[in-house]
Amino acid sequence: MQQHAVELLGDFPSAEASWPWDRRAPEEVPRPSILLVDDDPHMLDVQVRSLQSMGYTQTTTALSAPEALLQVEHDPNSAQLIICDLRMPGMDGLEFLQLLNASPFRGSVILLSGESERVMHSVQKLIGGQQLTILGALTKPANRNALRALLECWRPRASACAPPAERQFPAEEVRAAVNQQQWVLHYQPQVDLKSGALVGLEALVRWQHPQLGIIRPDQFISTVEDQGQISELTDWVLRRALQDLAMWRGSEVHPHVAVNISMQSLLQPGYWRHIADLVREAGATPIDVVLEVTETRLAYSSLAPLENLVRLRLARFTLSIDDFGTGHSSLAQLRDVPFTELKVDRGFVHGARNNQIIRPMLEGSLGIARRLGMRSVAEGVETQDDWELLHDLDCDLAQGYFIGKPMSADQLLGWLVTWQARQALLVES
Ligand code: G
Ligand code: G
Ligand code: MN
Repeated sequence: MQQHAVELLGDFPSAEASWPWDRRAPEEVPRPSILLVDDDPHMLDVQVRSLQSMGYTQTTTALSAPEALLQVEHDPNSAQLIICDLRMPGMDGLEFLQLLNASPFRGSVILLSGESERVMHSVQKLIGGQQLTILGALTKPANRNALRALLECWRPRASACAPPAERQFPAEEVRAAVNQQQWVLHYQPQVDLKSGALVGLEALVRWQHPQLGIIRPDQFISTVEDQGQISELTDWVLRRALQDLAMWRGSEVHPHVAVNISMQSLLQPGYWRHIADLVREAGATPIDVVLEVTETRLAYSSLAPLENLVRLRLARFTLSIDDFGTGHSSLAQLRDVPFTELKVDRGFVHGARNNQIIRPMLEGSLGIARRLGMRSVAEGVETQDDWELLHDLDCDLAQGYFIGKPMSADQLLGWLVTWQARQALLVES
């Protein structure tokens, strides 16, 4: 009965690379050569026949992990995809995958096991993001459609996007960027799940690097914070976002802007007044602005952040707890800070419909938001399935690639036209 695909933990590159997310025609689906590893010969037999009936005819089998390793070490290209069991006598599946990670094999893996989904989830966490690409995990016996769906996610290595290097730029270079304001703002739409209407835009900063082009914030924000310059950056972001907002006000759209506020800034006593002044000087009001807060690094060693947040709330800013469910964005924060919006981290959103681990966490988070009278926002909405689940769960707002990627201000109008056409279909169905 338990035949659910456990979704991949990481982001699948093609989801970001293409839109719309149409299923490809069957003849276009590339078919890998497959190595099946299972200690049960009968199971291997069943799997081989099942794969053949789906058009996957290049299969080999191994009755133990060491046998499979021998094959792969002998010829790393003999299989492009390995489907493996976890519980095997002698060497278990986890050890096998660890050794595979260290071997020349650079292909993909699907877990197929009688273990609980939570065990498989943890194994993916341990193994994924290294040399191997884990396409997903299935509980035995595999549901044909679920297996087919995972197999269709397979892409030859050459076209898979390498994960971006986690580099931080040298402090000097980042300091110069702050001083010269080498920034551009991208905006990602947030839409109402009931009506599809555009409600908000999250402002996401990028560094316009003079030589390297557009750089994403994960490669410089923490350096800016370390240098004590994050408030300068936030000032720029807020001013620019409010300028753009004033411009759009001329048209028929009236979104709010959501801006990410660093805990570094909130540690400064009186920071709330600085924000309030800045918004007033821009001719805007607090209800135009959502302040997204993630506590990334600091515990509340001082009362200043809490005081700033309370004052901002008293001034009628919307306070959003960002990345809820991860790190320090926790129940304790929710208890102590008067947040008015809860933004569920994308790790609990994409793929939740068929994932028995994260779905209860998504439902629980939305239930908490509702009972506390907070607006709920789901980030990382990547597919129609994600959208429909959130709609059925009465989540308020959705943000993610399914709706629109972060884009420059001048792309927004074009996006809106396309969205309005899709919106009509989505809301009808
Ligand atoms: O846009 P992605 O676009 O890569 O953004 C990654 C993360 O960078 C976001 O989750 C957000 O937390 C952070 N970020 C983006 N813009 C800003 C900003 O203006 N200030 C701060 N403090 N963080 C930002
Ligand atoms: O502030 P925050 O952590 O929410 O920043 C949003 C980040 O998430 C940005 O880096 C943005 O590019 C990224 N992002 C936006 N939509 C999606 C999505 O649907 N899926 C994934 N995986 N990332 C997304
Ligand atoms: Mn955010």
